[in-house]
Amino acid sequence: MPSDQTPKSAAPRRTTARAASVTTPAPAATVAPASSGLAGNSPWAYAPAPESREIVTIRQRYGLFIDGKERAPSGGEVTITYNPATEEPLAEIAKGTPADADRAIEAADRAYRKVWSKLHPRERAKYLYRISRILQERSREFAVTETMDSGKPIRESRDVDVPLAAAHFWYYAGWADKLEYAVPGRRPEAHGVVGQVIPWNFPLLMLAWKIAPALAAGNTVVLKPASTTPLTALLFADVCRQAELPDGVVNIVTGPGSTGMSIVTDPRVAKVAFTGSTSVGVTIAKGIAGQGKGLTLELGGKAANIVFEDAALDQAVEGVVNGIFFNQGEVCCAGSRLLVQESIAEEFLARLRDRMSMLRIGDPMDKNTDIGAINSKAQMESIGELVASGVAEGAQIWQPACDLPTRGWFFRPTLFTNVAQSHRIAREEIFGPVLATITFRTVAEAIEKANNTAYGLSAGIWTEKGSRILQVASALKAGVVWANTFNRFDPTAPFGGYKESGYGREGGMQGLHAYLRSS
Ligand code: TAP
Repeated sequence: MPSDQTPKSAAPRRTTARAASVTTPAPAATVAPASSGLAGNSPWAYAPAPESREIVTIRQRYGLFIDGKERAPSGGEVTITYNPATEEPLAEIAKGTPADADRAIEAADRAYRKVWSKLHPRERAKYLYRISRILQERSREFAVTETMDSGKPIRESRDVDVPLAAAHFWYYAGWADKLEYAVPGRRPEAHGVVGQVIPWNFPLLMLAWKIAPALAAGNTVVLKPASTTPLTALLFADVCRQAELPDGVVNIVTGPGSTGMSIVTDPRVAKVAFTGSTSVGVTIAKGIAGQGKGLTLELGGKAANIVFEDAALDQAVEGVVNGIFFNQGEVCCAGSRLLVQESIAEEFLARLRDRMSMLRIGDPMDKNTDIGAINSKAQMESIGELVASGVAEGAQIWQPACDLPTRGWFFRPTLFTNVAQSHRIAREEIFGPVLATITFRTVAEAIEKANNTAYGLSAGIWTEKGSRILQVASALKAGVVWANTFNRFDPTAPFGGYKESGYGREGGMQGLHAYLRSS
């Protein structure tokens, strides 16, 4: 659709209905009565503060970005990307085929051999700095596009996703001419062409986590974004053009999972990086087994957020809320299991319910919104199915009585208590705004329960005692452990998991190692 036809019905309509059918499989009695505090319809409710979408021009159709140019897909087919907050189509996206993947890899291979590997590392750094600056200059455009395409609140895309993406390019620009310090005593070498497949929960940020270290280490890239969130990757193609990055150094191929598989299994692709579900991670690992490629997998999680009785309770409540409701809980490292010490459980849960009643759910473009739209109808259904399983297995569900828009995919924030460790909601990644509470009595029991998961990506500890933080953190089988905070990210810090959460690290010097082979 032409830019002047960009959907205009911006703000999702709201309803006071207590329960939308998919969002609330639980009996109506589990929904709390409306709070008299700052929530919902009280006289203290915030006035709407919508971000303007004028800055963004969404085109009717987008092609593939191959060899520095926009190209039509070889099969001539397109898919549609939707605004999850309104269910309206945003644009037609090229459905890349294996033949398109082949063309992109050829371009990346040529760019690696003829241009990128021949550049002085200092020159490569300049491109990365330039990309970082352009991302900062165009940050509002990126934030609005990301929010329209993914459903995440504008406050988060504006204050977290885009600044962190720019920071990643800035940080890795600094490494480009200092690679020998990352692998002391050895000679750092790039792999060549790297194949990268990213998910829909942090579309631009995951692109930055993948592309910035790859380019800094001297590789060229073929990247496939998720089908439901391709727009910021395609806007990034424009940034590459603006930065005058040599043709073929970055190639972006939109398309289905099978096209992603063609990229990662191609023999010319020497290193693969994937972020997404554990099942697809396993398929990719099997698909490239025996080919000698480097592989990093950043997969799912089921993090424990552990609250001890001596914790500062109000701060811990904030941390738990941030841990599970940030980005609608569609976060691999989300604190989706609350482990709370039995002696404070009742009081803590009462404060948590109060706080949850204040959360504002609705139009992601409103600067006051805390919880935006779920990324897709399929994800809504998957969350609904798991929540229904929690009720069926005997856990107790509670949801605040907040208004939900009548259109769009919105899920009410959900708290489960009386959860057994065997329940599916305690074991499986829900990837939605759903928190499962389990109590414990002793430190040893907390550690045992926290580690009782197939995953091992992240964890949180809330206590006033420094010695307890050290004791528990060193016993937790999780790649990242936050103490008295949660969901803090920094380009200089490595991130990654144990067990079914994958292997390899992204971020920091460790994240650079994955893109280098050293002799
Ligand atoms: P995935 O299927 O894992 O999608 C992630 C990326 O992999 C997308 O770009 C996807 O493309 C691509 N892909 C799918 N099948 C592929 C294959 N066989 N070979 C190569 N690439 C392939 O995740 P999803 O279906 O969007 O979500 C399912 C569940 O995964 C969620 O409910 C959540 O639990 C989990 N998930 C976890 C994460 C993180 S960060 N840990 C992120 C997303 C989802 P298409 O988009 O075209 O399918």
